[in-house]
Parts: sequence; C-alpha cells; structure tokens
Amino acid sequence: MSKRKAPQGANPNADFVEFLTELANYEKNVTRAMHKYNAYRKAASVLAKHPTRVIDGDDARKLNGIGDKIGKKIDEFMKTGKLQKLEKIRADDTSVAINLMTRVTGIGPAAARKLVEDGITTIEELRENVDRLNHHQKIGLRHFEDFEKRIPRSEMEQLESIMLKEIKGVDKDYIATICGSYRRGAKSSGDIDCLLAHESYSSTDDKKPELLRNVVEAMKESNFVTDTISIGDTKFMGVCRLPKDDENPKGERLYRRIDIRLIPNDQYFCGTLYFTGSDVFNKQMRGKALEEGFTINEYTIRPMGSTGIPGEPLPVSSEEDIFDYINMTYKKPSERSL
Ligand code: 8DG
Ligand code: CA
Ligand code: CA
Repeated sequence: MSKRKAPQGANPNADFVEFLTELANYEKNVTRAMHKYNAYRKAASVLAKHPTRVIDGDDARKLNGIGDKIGKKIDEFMKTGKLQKLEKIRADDTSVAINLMTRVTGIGPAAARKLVEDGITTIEELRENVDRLNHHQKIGLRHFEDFEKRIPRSEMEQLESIMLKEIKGVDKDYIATICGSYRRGAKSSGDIDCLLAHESYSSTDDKKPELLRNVVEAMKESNFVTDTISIGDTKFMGVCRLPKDDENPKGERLYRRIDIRLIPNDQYFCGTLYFTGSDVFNKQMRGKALEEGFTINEYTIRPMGSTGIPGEPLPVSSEEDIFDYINMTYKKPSERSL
C-alpha cells in the first residue's frame, strides 16, 4: 500500500486532519501501537469528510470515530495552536529519523528503527549505505523523491489508457481495472493498483502465473515498466512511467509505483471491492458483513456457520451482489472514500 499522507484538498478541518495524520504516522512507525494508529486515522478520515468546521472538542466528539482523548486534543489545539504531544515528538531526533526512514518504500518500522539505532538518520546517509538495503528498499531510495509525489488524476488517466492498451495487446481476453483511490474518483493517487483477470482462468483451475508474467514482460519490453520490486504467481510490484511525449520531449516523467494482481475471474468482484477501498470503508463493510453472518476478504464472501467456521464461497457476479448479501445499500466507488 502507498505510504500514508494526509488527504489532499481544502477542507474546513484541514488543520485537525493534519495533526491527527502526523500522530497516526508516529504511532505506526515509532511506537508501533497499531490500535492508536487506527484510531487517529479513523478520526482524521471522519474530519476530512465533515463538511463544516467543528466548533470544539465536544462538537467533534459527536462524530462517530472521535472519542474523549481526541476531543481533548482538538480543544488543546484550538486554544494553544499546537499540541504538547506533537511538539515533543517533533523535538525527538530518534522519532523524526525513524519517521523519515519509513517514508522510503520497503522500509518498515522495524528496519527504520534498526537503521537509526546504527546512526543512519538522513536520506543522504542512507544513500551512502545502500549496501544495507534490500532490493525493494534500494528501489524505494532511488526513487524516493518521485514516490513522495502524488499522481495527478490526468496522469492516472494516461497511465490507465496505456496499460489497458498493452494488456489487450497481449491478449484481448484479459479484464483489467485500475482500483484504489483512482477508482474512487480521487483528484490524485499515491500509486497504481491494477487488478487483472482472464476469461480462461478461474479459482478451480491450476495456477496460471504466465498470465501475469506475460503482461509484465510486455510492459517491460515497451519500457513502461522500469523496475521490478517483486513478482510472484499472482502479484507484481514495480515501477513504471509515462512514455516520452513527442510534443513535449523535455517534459518531466516521474517514476510511479505500480502493483498488478492477477485474480481468478470468479473472484474478480471481491477483488475490485477490496482493492478499491478505502481501507477504512473496507473495515466498516467487513464489520457489517460479520453482523449479518458473513465473512468477506479480497477473494470471497462466505456465510458464517453457527460454529463460526466459514462455509463455501457464495457466487458473485458484480460488486452489487456483495452488498446485497450483507443487506447494505450499494455504494458506488466514489462513495467509498471514508
Ligand atoms: P492512495 O494510493 O491514493 O494513497 O490511496 P489508496 O489507493 O486508497 O490506498 P492503497 O494503500 O494504494 O491501497 C489500495 C486499496 O487496498 C485500499 O484502498 C484498500 C485496500 N487495502 C486495505 N488494507 C490494505 C492493506 O493493508 N494493504 C494494502 N496493500 N491494501 C489494503 O483495505
Ligand atoms: Ca497500492
Ligand atoms: Ca493506491
């Protein structure tokens, strides 16, 4: 997944969203308190969507996902223009360095801490110590500046049309969808999340890794894909960029993170649902599913028996089917940006 940045765009609670996102990243990367990370992220996402400015902590607490502690932080921030907790974090060199290291794709919280403990605290120092990094991390570091920049929607549209053309060129029986924030209609995206299926391949068949390989090979051949981070039977992680533009040959072409996942065609809609997200929306939907006696993951929806053991996957021929099973009103992708 792409590294978390504060949601973009003007919104009346942007300053709160910003400090909550900073606190969330701190909990994820430094203290590794994932429950706190999730609580801050949830609160940030609720406030990012709230159409009016909250009056104070009490007012914010009326929103689902904002509790006492975060309410207090909002009051403190309104009164003093800052947060004690954040000031401390920002003044702590170790925290700052760990946070910085985790901004490199492939460096997680544990690796970041280790680097910092060994005295590597800046990107320049990291560049002097590339031998400490694995293949994924090296690529993350090489393209550090580019990967930090979000992909404007207009470029996502170009990338999509190039990819679809390439995929259909390999074999017209492929089905492909760009999911993630792009499918939700976002103005910009952190990376490209592509799902791939093929008419001939369903979950009862033997694995067909060549279906993924052939597409990736074609994209490398045409110089669209520039690096492979990893490739397995069903998942490719890599780097791509737009082709040279004849009209604008000096135009800047940034390197972009791209994931391609091969999914059996009978699991396609559980896949698009999952990889369209948002992750907060997915969490909510899985919760609703459990209440209704179903379990949903990126592959299937299954009924939960009274014993708590999931049954056989249910037939699904659209995303709507999944909402129907769990008695939830259908939400278009653009309505899933929680
Ligand atoms: P962005 O790239 O524009 O920043 O946002 P995104 O497209 O919503 O996020 P993403 O990190 O690229 O993940 C794509 C979708 O994958 C996300 O919308 C929902 C789904 N997803 C989860 N949980 C996780 C997870 O833990 N890892 C990954 N890779 N994807 C996840 O719901
Ligand atoms: Ca992603
Ligand atoms: Ca994405």
